[in-house]
Amino acid sequence: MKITRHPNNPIVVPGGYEWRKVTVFNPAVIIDNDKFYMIERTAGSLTPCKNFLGLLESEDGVNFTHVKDEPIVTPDMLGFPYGSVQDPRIVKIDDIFYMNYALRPCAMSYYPTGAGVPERSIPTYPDGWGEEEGHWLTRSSILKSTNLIDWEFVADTTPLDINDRDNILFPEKINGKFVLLRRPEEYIGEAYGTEKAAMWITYSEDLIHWEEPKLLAKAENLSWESRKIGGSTPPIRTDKGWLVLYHGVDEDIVYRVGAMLLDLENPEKIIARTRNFIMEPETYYEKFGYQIPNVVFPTGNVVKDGLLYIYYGVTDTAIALATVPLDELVEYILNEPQV
Ligand code: BMA
Repeated sequence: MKITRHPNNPIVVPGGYEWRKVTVFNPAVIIDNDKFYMIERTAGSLTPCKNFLGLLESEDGVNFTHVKDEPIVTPDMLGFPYGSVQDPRIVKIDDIFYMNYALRPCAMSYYPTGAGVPERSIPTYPDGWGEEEGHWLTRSSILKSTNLIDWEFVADTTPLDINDRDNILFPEKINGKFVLLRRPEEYIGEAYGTEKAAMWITYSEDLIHWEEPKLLAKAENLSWESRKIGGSTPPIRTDKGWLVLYHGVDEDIVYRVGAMLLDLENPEKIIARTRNFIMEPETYYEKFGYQIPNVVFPTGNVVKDGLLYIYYGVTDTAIALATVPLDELVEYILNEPQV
C-alpha cells in the first residue's frame, strides 16, 4: 500500500485575499457534477485567530481556484462577531449539502512557538462577549446548502458547555437515521470508558435531536495516539465497510493518521483498525509551518476512478493532497502487515 503525496504540495496556500492571508488549512472536499469543490478554513490574522470558510473549485482535484473572493461562511454570519469557524466536513444527502463545523464563540490569539500548539491569550471583546464560560469552548454544528455558496444553520450537535469537535456526518442515512461521529473532550474517566478523548457515535431522525452518543473507538495506548484520537474524514462506503480516517496525537503533539472500517449496517461495529499510523509528518511542509509543527490533519476525502484523494491540513498553515488506490487501502486495513 503506497500513499502518494502530490508533487505540487502544498496544493493550496495562503494569500490573495485579506481573510486568508495568514493560513489556510483543514478543508472539506466533495465532488459534485464531476467537479471538485473545496471549503478551506482560513485566517487573516493570528491575533485574534478568527477563522473563515472560503470556497474553491477544481477540474482535476489539484489546481483549485476561488469561486468567490469573499468567504462563504463567517463567524459574523453565524451570529458570533468575534468568533472563529473551523474544520468543515461536507457530505451530500438527498440533494442537500450538509457541512459540519466547529465554532469558537470567541476567537483566541495565537503565538506560535515552533513547538507544540501555539501559546494562547484571551482577547477582550465588547458587549459581554467572552464573559460566559462557554464562549471559550468549542461547539460543533451543522449548516445546509443547495448551492455550496449560501448556507443555512441547522443545529448544534453538541452540548454548549463542553469542548466537542471532529463532528462528522456519514454521507447516507443508516437504518433510516442520520449518523454522526463526535469527539467530546470532557467525556473521559471511568464513567465514560475512556481515559483519553475518543471517537463517539450518535444518531438522529431529523439532524436536530441527537441520541446519547456511544463510545466508538478510543486511544489504544499505542505510542502515536497516546494523547487522544478523533475522526478525520467523512466515511466512505466500500464493499468491505465504511472507511474512516482518524487522527491520533502523541505526547509530543505530533498528529498522525490511522484508518478503520466500520460495518455498513451497524457502524458501531469496528471491522478492522490499523495498529500503526498510515501517514505521519514526513516532508518539510508537514513538519515546519506557521502555526504548529508536525501536523497532518485530513478533513476531506473523495473517490475518483478508484483513487482515494486525501486532503489534509499541514501545520495549520496550508493544504496538501495525497492519493492511494481505495482497494489497496481497504485491503491494507483488513490485513495490516505485522511489524
Ligand atoms: C486540533 C484542531 C485542528 C488543528 C489541530 C492541530 O485540535 O484544532 O483544527 O488542525 O488541532 O493544531
